[in-house]
Amino acid sequence: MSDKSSPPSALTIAGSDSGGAAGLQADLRTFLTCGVHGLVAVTAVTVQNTLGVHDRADIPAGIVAGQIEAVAADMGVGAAKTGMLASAEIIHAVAQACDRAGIGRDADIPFVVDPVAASMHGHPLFDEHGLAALRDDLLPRATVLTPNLDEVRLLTEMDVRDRDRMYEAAVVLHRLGPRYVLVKSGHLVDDPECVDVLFDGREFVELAGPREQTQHTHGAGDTMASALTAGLARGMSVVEAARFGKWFVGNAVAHAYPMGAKVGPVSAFWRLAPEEGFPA
Ligand code: PXL
Repeated sequence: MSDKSSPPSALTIAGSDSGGAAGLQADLRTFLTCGVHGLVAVTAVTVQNTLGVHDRADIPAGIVAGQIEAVAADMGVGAAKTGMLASAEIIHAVAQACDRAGIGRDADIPFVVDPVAASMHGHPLFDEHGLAALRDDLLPRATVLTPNLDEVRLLTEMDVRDRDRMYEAAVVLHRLGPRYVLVKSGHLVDDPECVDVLFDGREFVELAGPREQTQHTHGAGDTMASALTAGLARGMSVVEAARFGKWFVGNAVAHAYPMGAKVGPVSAFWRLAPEEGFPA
């Protein structure tokens, strides 16, 4: 063991994307480039490329819970987030493990719930039991809930097509229990700007950014939620961390690159320093 001081740490509870664009791969890459040590509870393994999710295997719920409790007991978790949760059974196990580990809106460790419902190809990443479990078990435990507009529709049945309706959706979602709701505007493709709405039950904060002209956006939602989580692990307030996440994902989308036949990944490479001093 060394006497070096430890970086902040953050836990992702998420699925693996074999294409390395989304899921826990995006989360760990984002944590690293935000200066945060990444801890992982794997929920599922997807067989995936840019053409789709071809197969998947869910991890037994007890193993998911075990991963959360093992790292929390020994290594310390500065903040935690969810991604793909795969099934109602896994969601129940995650909720209980988070209670035991002190993760959640009423506990010490902030909890970002990204309500990932489908892959970017439209393949469901959990079934209708998963949706109900997410609403009942995880939304009331969330420090921040980070839905995109498809996830808003699933959770509230509201069809959001403009900014005003995003505010209404944030109010409806806040009643389901999270301390903050961050409604993301990425899917409002006709809006020249990308203005996300953060709501704490009293005040709205707008997070504005340019709309990048790229078709390569795979992993954008995961990257936003994990940069926000990294910000919380570094001690930022929720409003600061949300601004940090918005800034981080804006750069990642601006540097997104083509790879494979369809939608390529957003990039964290912009955060890497040039290889100074490395012999050519
Ligand atoms: O972007 C959401 C997401 C999360 N987790 C996994 C995914 C995806 C989208 O494709 O594959 C494993």
